[in-house]
Parts: sequence; structure tokens; C-alpha cells
Amino acid sequence: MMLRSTIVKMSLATVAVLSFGSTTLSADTLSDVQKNGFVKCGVDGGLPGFSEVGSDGVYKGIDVDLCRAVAAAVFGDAKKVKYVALNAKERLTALQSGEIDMLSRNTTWTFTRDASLGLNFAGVNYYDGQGFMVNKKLGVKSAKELDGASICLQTGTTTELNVADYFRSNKMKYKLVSYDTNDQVLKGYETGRCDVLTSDQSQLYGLRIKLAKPDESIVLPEVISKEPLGPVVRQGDDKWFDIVKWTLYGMLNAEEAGVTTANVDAMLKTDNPDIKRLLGVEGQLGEQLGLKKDFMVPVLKQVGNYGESFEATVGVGSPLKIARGYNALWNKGGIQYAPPFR
Ligand SMILES: N[C@@H](CCC(=O)N[C@@H](CS)C(=O)NCC(=O)O)C(=O)O
Repeated sequence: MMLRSTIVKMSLATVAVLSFGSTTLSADTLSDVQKNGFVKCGVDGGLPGFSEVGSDGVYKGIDVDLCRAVAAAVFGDAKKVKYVALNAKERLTALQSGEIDMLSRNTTWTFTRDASLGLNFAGVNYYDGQGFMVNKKLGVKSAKELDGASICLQTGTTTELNVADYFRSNKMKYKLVSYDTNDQVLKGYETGRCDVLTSDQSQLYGLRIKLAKPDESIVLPEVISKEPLGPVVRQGDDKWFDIVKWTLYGMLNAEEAGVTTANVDAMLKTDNPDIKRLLGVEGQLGEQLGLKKDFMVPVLKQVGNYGESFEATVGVGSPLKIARGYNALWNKGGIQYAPPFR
């Protein structure tokens, strides 16, 4: 008995604080967030559709919507977010060091990032894959014709690793032209420093619309990798991990159940038991997360369900014009599937 209680005490002490170098981080992110009055959310400052500052000075995008949704779940107010713009190289250390509470920045869930960096991926808000963009003048129709090409990409990304694998396995050579930021990558491509720009395919469409002459470039058909992009939190704080995870799942379940920004108030009177649990009319699921039982109501009112967020930010009605594809719900031909609110 003695031994057992010592072990329990020790493991509680180790989960109570996490040390990264000289900084000691609290493992109760929810309390910190509540004390601060906002969620510190790491985003990509300038990626159309995902996160960028709009002409009104306000951040928008599918990744931004997740920051807003978590703020709405915690505070009932989607505006209570402090955005921290991070490039690919600095994003994971910013999370490890406690500079941010969550990262929502087109970040691929990989084994190494999950297992070796003290981080946890809380879901997938966009299923992506890596592609190539070339100038039409080159007359290239397939990535298999890229032997000897010079390639612009952003360093510190899975993009860099996938290119190396793809060219090696197809016995092709390439010249790497790497940059720290997306703007530099795009400029390098536009000024002819490279023949090809490679990145996650969603981003190619976003970057293409930033070109002076978007119609002169095409995206090649090959998708050379799996890039499941999703929110990331620190390991050692399961409560916060669950909050981020179930906020995203709540938005997906709301889409599946047909609950939208416009009808959420009316849905509070529904007889459907799934919707009653989702909105906290029945049961206390939200309280199990340390939140209000109706935590999903402000999320849906202020941000919307997953499909609404997708359409408004990257969907066919947005400047990016991306079809739902893999990001459709599982029962609509896609692979987005959230566990049940029960
Ligand atoms: N999903 C990949 C790539 C993410 C990434 O950062 N891609 C670059 C695209 S070239 C980007 O988004 N850059 C935007 C920026 O730094 O503003 C990863 O997690 O490593």
C-alpha cells in the first residue's frame, strides 16, 4: 500500500509541471487561459484560407476558426484569442516553451512530431497532401517529368522531407532552393529562381492567387504525401488536450446532425437525443471537460459547424475554391469522422 501511494504521488507530481529548459510550465492550461482571459493561439500569419489578417484587420481562416471555437468553448466569446504568427521553423518550439496555448497552423501530424517533441495532435481539421506548381511555359504535365528541376520550398517542413523521398524513389535529381517564409518561397518562384514550387496542395491554390498572373501557373495532378493537418497542444495536460479535441469533434458532429449557426437556437428545443447532448440540453458532457454543459452553443453560434467554417474559409464559395474531397464527412464520401457525444 505504502509503495503504491508513493508511486501515485510521484506520478501526480510529474504531471503537475513540465520543464522545458529553464521555463517551468503549468500543466493546467485551462486555468492559465481563464486567468489570462484569452487563448494564445499560434497561427500562420499569411496563408489564404487558413490564417491571414483580413482587410478589416481581423484574423480569418479555417485554422483561425479553431482558435475562435476553443475561445468560444472556454469563454463563450470567440473573440478572446491572442494570435501569435509563427513560421514553420518556430511553431513547435513556441508551443513547447509555453509562448502559446495551442497551435493551429497547417501542421502535419507525423510520428516524430507526436512522439518525440512533448506534443499531442488533437485531431485533423484538414486532410491535405503535397503537390507541385509549375509555370505553364515549362510544358510539364506530370511530376514525373521534373527530373533536374530546381524546387522552391519552405524549410522546417514535411514538404522538404517528402521531396527528397519522392525524387529519390523516382530516381530523379533536383536542385533545392529553400526559404524560411512563404512570401520568400513565392517571390523565389515568381522571379524565376526555381522551376517548381512545392507545398501542401491546399496552399498551392492559396499561393497561386497571390501571384501577379495566377493563370500562368498550374498545379500538377500528383499528390505525393499524406498531410493530415491539425491542432497541436503540449503533452502532460490531458484536460486541455480534450478541450481542443472535443471542440473540433463538436463542430464535426454539429455538421453531421445539421446544427448550424442559423438554427442552433431552434435546435435547443429538438427531440433528437444526439443534438440534445451536443448542445448540453441533456447530460453534462461539457462539465466533464471543466467547461459549461452548453459549451458548444457559443461555438456554433459564433463560428459555425465544421462544414460552415470550411465553406466560408477555403470552400468552393471562397477565393480558394477547394472542393470538400477527403474533408467531406464520412457519410458524404469523405473521411472526416468524429467520435460521438455520449
Ligand atoms: N504541413 C507541412 C507544411 C507546413 C508549412 O509551413 N508550409 C509552408 C508552405 S510552403 C507554409 O505554410 N508557410 C506559410 C508561412 O510561413 O507563412 C508541415 O507541417 O510541415
